[in-house]
Amino acid sequence: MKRPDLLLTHGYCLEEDPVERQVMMPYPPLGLLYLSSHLKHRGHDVSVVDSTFESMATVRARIEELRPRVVGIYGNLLTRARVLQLAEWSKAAGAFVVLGGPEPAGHCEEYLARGVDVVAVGEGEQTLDELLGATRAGRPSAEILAGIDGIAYRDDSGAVCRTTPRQQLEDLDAQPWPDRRAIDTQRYLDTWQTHHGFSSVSLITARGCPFTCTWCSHSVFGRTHRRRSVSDVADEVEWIVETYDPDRLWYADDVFTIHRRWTLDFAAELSRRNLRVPFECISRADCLSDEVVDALAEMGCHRLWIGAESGSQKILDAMKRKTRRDDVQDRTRALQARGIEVGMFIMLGYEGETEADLEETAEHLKRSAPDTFLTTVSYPIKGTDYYDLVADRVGSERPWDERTDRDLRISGRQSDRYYHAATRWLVNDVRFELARRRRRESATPGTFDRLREARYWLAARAGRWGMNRHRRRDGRGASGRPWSTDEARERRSLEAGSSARD
Ligand code: B12
Ligand code: SF4
Repeated sequence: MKRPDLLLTHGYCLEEDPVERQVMMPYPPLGLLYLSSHLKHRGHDVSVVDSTFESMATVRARIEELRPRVVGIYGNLLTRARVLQLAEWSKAAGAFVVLGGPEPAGHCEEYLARGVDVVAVGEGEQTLDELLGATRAGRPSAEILAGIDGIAYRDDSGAVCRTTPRQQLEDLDAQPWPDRRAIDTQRYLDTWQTHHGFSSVSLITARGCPFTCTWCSHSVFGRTHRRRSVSDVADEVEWIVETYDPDRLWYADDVFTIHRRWTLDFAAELSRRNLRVPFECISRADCLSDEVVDALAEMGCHRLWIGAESGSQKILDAMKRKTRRDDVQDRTRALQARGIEVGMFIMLGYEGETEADLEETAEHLKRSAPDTFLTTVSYPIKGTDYYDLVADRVGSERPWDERTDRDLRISGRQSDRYYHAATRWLVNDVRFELARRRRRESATPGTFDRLREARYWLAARAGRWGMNRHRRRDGRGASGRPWSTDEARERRSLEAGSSARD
């Protein structure tokens, strides 16, 4: 069997991830598929081994069977342990190992110390192209690596060296579309169909977000924003529809409607081509003028997610979110009035948040009345402003190899148990109020509605009770003091039994 130049893989693996298995909303690794199509176009022999539906043992067997010259692995903050495993197996199979994606760039020293040959920082298309050239005659020398932009590697003395940042691709239209045929794309559609009753395909229309939210990772695209042309995206949508006939699309952009004119032109182009596929996307309240909302409705937007994050303007400002709470409420109404469901992301536990702020968040949700909302307890991602803000108070008892940024604990903050209870209270308090409102508006309220309300009410009370029980007694906020023995003990027990999502 011919040895491929490059094998691309990743550590997202449903079999190993009970939380993702429960959610069951997998999408293909678009970054790797973009790399695959670019590199094939440049004449390289590329295999993609998609770990999503495989066991890690199968991925290992594929690496050992194919014995690629280079293995490229995508890493995000939740997949570190598996990325390290993949790197170890790839090294043992004689490959030159390159990591990329949003996570490795913030941890170059650690990954390189564990035998990885190169960490790519930023976009990977040109970097991998050059690395494939450089590895053709065997392991490249430090001098050769020094001439490749956008990488970190170790020189002969073991010192970590970083090269000049990689220039970003100027013309996204010049890039081939993601290599969806390199993987079993149909399996993703079938999984969505089985678990959610409809099939879905993802695509992106732009790269990068210029906004400044302090907790958001910008390690790949920086704060730039580059768009594909309306016609190139419409062509891709048309191809996706012809090839896969999905029930829905997901525009996986950071902020789908960030460019008003583009959104309006895109809606017009889809309409001209008679393409109307229901879709989901993410946006911001300040990027949703009435005409944009109309355009979304016309295009078939089924659900739009807004990063509402908090109902406290003080916290939104501290996050540098640059959004007005009142605009979120107003835009939610505008979207719903046009038949578009609204989902919201809510973050608890941001630096400086008090219980009064949490109350404001609950009120905000009740006023906004989104169709659904998801909560997260804030976690500092390395490389973000939020991480820098709390860096001197961040700790974890787990070794680096085994933990993720989600396992980091911030000394002086309320405990995990407190946030677990606060989430329970917030979610059920809001559900209770919204259910009660719906019942009162209903002409024929049933016993079942009352029972559901009672269940929400009880769960909200239980959450409140938990908050009171686990609230820090010293009355201090983030203080900078070191961990107390009690906190350390609590973290140990929580880390042994807590879920990855909170
Ligand atoms: C779609 C998406 C998802 C989807 C699908 C993921 C998938 N399979 O693609 C879902 C919903 C599953 C998801 C989940 C999560 N996500 Co997500 N997601 C995204 C999102 C919005 C788009 C990804 C994308 O397609 N990008 C476009 C492609 C072109 O970019 P790319 O993937 O980065 O690839 C480029 C480079 O990174 C590089 N590259 C990539 N791989 C490799 C490999 C090699 C060898 C090389 C050299 C280069 C290279 O080259 C590529 C092309 O230029 C990004 C934000 C973003 N804009 O990227 C967040 C993002 C990746 N997600 C993030 C997070 C935090 C998560 C979650 C942890 C959130 C959670 N609630 O739990 C989970 C993790 C799930 C898990 N267990 O792994 C963070 C990651 C931060 C970090 N430091 O790791 C991001 C960056 C959002 C953010 N701004 O904070 N996510
Ligand atoms: S959270 Fe959204 S709007 Fe804010 S910087 Fe990140 S991608 Fe941009």
